[in-house]
Amino acid sequence: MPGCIFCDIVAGRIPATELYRDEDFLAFRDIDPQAPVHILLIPLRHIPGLSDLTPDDADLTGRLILTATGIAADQGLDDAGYRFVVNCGRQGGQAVDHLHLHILGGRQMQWPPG
Ligand code: DGP
Repeated sequence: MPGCIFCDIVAGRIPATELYRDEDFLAFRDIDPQAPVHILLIPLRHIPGLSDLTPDDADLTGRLILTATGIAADQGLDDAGYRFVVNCGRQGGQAVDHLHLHILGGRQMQWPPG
């Protein structure tokens, strides 16, 4: 999608610290980490956000979560715990309109989130 920074990262036009890539997903370090571990997992396909998912995306959505849990395990976060965040829309805190799941860990999380 022209103008999408995460599509540019997928295509290698913007550099990022990639941690994982397969035929459907890419994980890379967040440029502005909010925790010692802060990774973004995105579908390679441009899906603007959660509310754009359709029933046809059910398998992709399930594998997004399972891929994220695998990355969290690889990062050594299983014992201490971690948090996934998906912001949706401006009031939900979404700044980049390419679906992404934040994997946050390495510190005590707070509740409620800001
Ligand atoms: P959100 O607010 O949920 O849309 O989060 C967007 C995240 O994307 C935010 O934590 C910062 C991160 N981000 C924005 N631009 C870039 C970039 O060019 N490179 C990387 N690695 N992360 C970015």
